[in-house]
Amino acid sequence: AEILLKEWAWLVLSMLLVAGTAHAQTAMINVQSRNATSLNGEWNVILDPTGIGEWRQIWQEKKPLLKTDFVEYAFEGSPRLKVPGDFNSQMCELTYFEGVVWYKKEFSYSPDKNKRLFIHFSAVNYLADVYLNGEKLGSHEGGFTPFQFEVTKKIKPGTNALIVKVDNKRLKNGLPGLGYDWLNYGGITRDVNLIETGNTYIEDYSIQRRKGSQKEVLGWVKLNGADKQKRIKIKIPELKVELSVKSDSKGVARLQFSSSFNLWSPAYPKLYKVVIETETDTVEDEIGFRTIEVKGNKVMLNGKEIFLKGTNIHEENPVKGARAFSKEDAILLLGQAKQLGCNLVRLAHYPHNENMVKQAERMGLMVWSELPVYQHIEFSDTAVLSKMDLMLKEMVRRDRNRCSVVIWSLSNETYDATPNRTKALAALTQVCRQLDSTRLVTHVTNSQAYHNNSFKVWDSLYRYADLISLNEYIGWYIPWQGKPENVTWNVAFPDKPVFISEFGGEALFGNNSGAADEAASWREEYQQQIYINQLRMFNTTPNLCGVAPWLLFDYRSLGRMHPIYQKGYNRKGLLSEKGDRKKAWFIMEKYYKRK
Ligand code: GCB
Repeated sequence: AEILLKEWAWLVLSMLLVAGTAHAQTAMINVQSRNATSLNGEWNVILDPTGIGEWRQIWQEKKPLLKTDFVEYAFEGSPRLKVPGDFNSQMCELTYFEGVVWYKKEFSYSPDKNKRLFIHFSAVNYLADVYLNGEKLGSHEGGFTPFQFEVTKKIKPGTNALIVKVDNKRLKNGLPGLGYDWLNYGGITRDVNLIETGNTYIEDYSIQRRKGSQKEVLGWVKLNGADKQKRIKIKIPELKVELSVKSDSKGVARLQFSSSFNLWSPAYPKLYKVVIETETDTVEDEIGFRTIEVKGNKVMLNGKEIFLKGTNIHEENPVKGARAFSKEDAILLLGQAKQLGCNLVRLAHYPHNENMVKQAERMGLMVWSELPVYQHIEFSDTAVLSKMDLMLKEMVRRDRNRCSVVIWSLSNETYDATPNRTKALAALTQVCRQLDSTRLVTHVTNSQAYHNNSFKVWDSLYRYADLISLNEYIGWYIPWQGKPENVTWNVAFPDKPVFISEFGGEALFGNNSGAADEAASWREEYQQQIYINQLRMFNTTPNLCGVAPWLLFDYRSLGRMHPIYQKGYNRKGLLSEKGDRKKAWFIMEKYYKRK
């Protein structure tokens, strides 16, 4: 009986624990057009490397009542960190930190009975537990997607205290998992906003060209609130489009119309102002119209074949050595991609901030957006599968109206032999296509064999992808086995377009005085030769629809420890972290000019 009682007590306890970990809501889209008050700025922080803050219940902010009371923490007098921003680059104690930091911000608010209020986080890496005035609002897992909490009934008139426990410890069952080749920037890395809406607000909408159609637009609007059946107006003033639709009992209204657009393309990145309006809410967006398809073995933009001139980019401001988040950061990174002659950026290996995607749209760059399903993932853990599903939903929702986004990439270099992997990723692909049928879906793998100067590409995952995306580092991790121009190919799905999503090698800028033949020398000439050879090989690749060097800028990665050449940087950039052009840059620039 005692055992039974214990089990029962344990059950109740775990139910309470589950109840206490309410998950954040999937965020409303287009926060930039909402009635928002920014909570960016300086936040007080408590560093908690041992994780004891949870036991001390820091969110309660206990104050000593008696002379003999000791409270061994306080936000008053604590250090401060900037939000948005990673913590690693702001305090030298935190440079390599992976663990808990508690953040606190006070703000004042006067509640309005006719309004609803949300706290919206554009991203927190990796786990966030959020408390308002000592009460837990809920948690969010995943470092690169937005989430929100409704606080309409919880906000107080006057001063409110928001506390966020941020934990960027790597998790075996996290996304990504334990190992990855970039710096694990932790913190409240993107904007935090208070958002006021009417009682019924526009939660989500999709306004996109119908696949394959030149003129037709298909879409829907989804309302959130008690009074869901409402008239919704959709206006595109420049095209004199004005539609009026009514939402159903679920708050969803479908829409469809035709108009002659100037289509969005890298050469002509035309965006239209679109207004979505109900009696209680208005959202404004800038939307471009285009189609992206695979026909046979070709990628077609607006019905015409296009060669994808890509580059890989990490979300890092190279000059600051910090997580990128601002519009200025986006202009810096994307500006260099434009100068290289790109029409596509692969935003590796996780969804980047909204400024990147929106700025790419304005600058005429297509975007490849990726989930951090990177290398070693615990596919046999069902919790991981739910995390993937949710993260996918969050990624697609945020950017479903961004015409720049043309490819959803659902994984990078996962291994065919991992139990459950192909089944899980095939299912994820299906979910993705249900969420969004207007874009291409791919998986990146490096399951290829290169023997006797011949490539065999076979990964079973490619069956589910629109493009075969493969990473190969011939000339760097694997030596050439013959002349690059004589490489032969055996691709398991010979009808699909092939995209070389990574290739390259390392070089330290300025280390350019010598022979090109020695890899371990980190010479610019060696990297340049890799590029010359790779471009020769590309002539042999069947159905090649595009390429993307790894990568634009040198970036911070702690596994890169060579004391002279790397110093904590992955040196595969075409540019140094200061923006100096290495010799390989010019090879790539010329190639893109010719293409
Ligand atoms: C890869 C990974 C990328 C690494 C790169 C490298 O295949 O996809 O994240 O950083 O190789 O430099 O080894």
